[in-house]
Amino acid sequence: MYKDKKVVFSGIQPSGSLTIGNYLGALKNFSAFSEEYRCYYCVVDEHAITVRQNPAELRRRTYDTLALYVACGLDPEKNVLFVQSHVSGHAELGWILDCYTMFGELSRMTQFKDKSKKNADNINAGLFTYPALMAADILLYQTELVPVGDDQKQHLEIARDIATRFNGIYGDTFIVPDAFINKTPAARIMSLAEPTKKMSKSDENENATVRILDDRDTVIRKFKRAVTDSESEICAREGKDGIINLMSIYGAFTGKSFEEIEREFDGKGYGEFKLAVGETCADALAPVQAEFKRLSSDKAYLESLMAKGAAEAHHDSLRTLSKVRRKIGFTERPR
Ligand code: AQP
Repeated sequence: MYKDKKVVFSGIQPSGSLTIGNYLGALKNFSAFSEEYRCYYCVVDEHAITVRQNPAELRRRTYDTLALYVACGLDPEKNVLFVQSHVSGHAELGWILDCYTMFGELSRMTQFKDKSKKNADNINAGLFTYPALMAADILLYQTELVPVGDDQKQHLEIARDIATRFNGIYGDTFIVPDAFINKTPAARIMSLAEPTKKMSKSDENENATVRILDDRDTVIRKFKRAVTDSESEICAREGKDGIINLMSIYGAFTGKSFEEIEREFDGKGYGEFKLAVGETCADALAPVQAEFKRLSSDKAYLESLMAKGAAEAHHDSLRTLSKVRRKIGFTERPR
């Protein structure tokens, strides 16, 4: 707890150029918490290396992700914006929590299973213990609420289990966090190429994703190519995964319900609907892109934000870390 404010924590991996899935499922919702909560928003580069990254690209994307945080409305004066590897407490608590996380529970994680399939030549230990590091990210700041997309539900559950287990052994140490997943279909945006699969920034098929930084023509082109079905009716009926996904995206950008969208496009074809979704999405992304362009050209400013965020996060992390060290029996660190 910081000055009587409850804590919010969330992070995004700089493992690719961010998609509208990351935006609608997570990033867009972050700023709503800034007044009421002490908010930590982290660029989780340590998580990103669980999959092999090109070093120069990882570095650039780390700057870009931080710039996008600000461009999406996160005020650095009201939120702690920082890079995970700049605060050593994440890796330190991550290791400790590895020792309180069970092989069996990690084996059940669907993200591990999915990513192992995708990266069969690099099923490393970090990929397996990813959820323990994620639990450390969250528990380090005594977080109450974690705004994430629907795909992170299972990781949040394990973070809760780890916190509860640790508290059970040593007495109250961590706040047991709750996931904050928005109740709309935007909590899980699907791939435009395979609408039964979630949209992911690391997808190699460029037609599967719409990226926050895609230019207008690209956004519209990708929606035009989106996989749908052989019918012609725009409605949220079972089996129409592609159309439901487009309706979810359109609804998230316009605030319209499925019923309203069905009425609006009654009797109209898929071509017209896809164009409307593309234009609406491009219009919504334009101001974010303009602000991103301004910020990303000022590396010195981004580095000043990194320094400020790291100092604040490091300072705030020490309380939990020293409590944990004491409880598990580590000797006091020489000063
Ligand atoms: N398709 C999605 N719909 C809604 N929310 C999503 N999120 C990710 N994809 C969607 C949310 O974005 C936040 C950041 O995710 P992350 O970078 O930590 O990892 P991820 O969930 O694995 O995201 P990606 O885009 O799929 O990355 P890669 O391809 O590197 O694995 C989270 O809150 C997530 O729920």
